[in-house]
Amino acid sequence: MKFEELEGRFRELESLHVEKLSFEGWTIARLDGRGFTRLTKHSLELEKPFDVRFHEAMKATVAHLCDCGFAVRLAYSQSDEISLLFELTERSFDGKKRKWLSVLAGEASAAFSLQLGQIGAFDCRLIELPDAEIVSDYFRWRQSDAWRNALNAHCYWILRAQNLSPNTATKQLSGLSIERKEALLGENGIDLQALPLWQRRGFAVMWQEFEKVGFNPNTQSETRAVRKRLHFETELPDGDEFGLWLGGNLGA
Ligand SMILES: Nc1nc2c(ncn2[C@@H]2O[C@H](COP(=O)(O)OP(=O)(O)O)[C@@H](O)[C@H]2O)c(=O)[nH]1
Ligand SMILES: [Mg+2]
Repeated sequence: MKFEELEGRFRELESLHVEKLSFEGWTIARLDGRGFTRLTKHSLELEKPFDVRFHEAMKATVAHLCDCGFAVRLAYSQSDEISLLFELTERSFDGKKRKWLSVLAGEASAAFSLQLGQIGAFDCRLIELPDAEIVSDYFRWRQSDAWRNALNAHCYWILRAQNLSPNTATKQLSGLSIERKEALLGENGIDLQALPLWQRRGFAVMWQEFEKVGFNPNTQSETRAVRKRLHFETELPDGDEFGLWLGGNLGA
């Protein structure tokens, strides 16, 4: 076969299953660390159950994702996951899902691995949502998962400190009610309400405009320009207040 024939044939085969973002609504990408239980418990020497170095690596990864070519309206992260809400007008790569998935997973994995000096890979999924209300519900759902993760993580390490094996600790934990888990923390002197907010509620990142004041030596006058910088919100409200906060930031 000639090159042109091969080219035509394989371009056709490659495009057989190209799926595109289907409608004009909101798009969210959720990236999740692959096998991070193993990475955080065995490969890295981390503070348990939460680690500031890991948290900083996640913050740097989110910042990189906000600035890697897609227009991100709002990012939210907790534990080893990152959700990106894109601007309504964002349709990079003609909306081809496989491009979004692979580029975002690749960018996240590269950024995170550079931060921690170990391979940390992320998977990625896309969620399409029709209106701002359900977008707000989505983020509230992820935030309630943050709280559950924090509760479980603290309980797990209390059980491990009592010399339970990883398997036994995990098994015991899965049989406990939320009330029992909270009681377990209390009995071991841990006040969930006193833990840093980023552990319980996650953190958000968004672009903020600010005015940069400069000086033009040619005209000997002050100059003012509007620039953008990333804002990290590490003291998020929760519940209905988080819903209100989201409404104010979605602007839709
Ligand atoms: N030590 C430590 N572990 C963390 C931290 N953040 C997340 N993890 C762990 O990362 C894992 C994420 O869970 P999940 O995505 O369900 O599991 P995976 O499929 O193994 O990635 C859990 O085991 C968390 O305890 C942290 O700050 N410190
Ligand atoms: Mg994971």
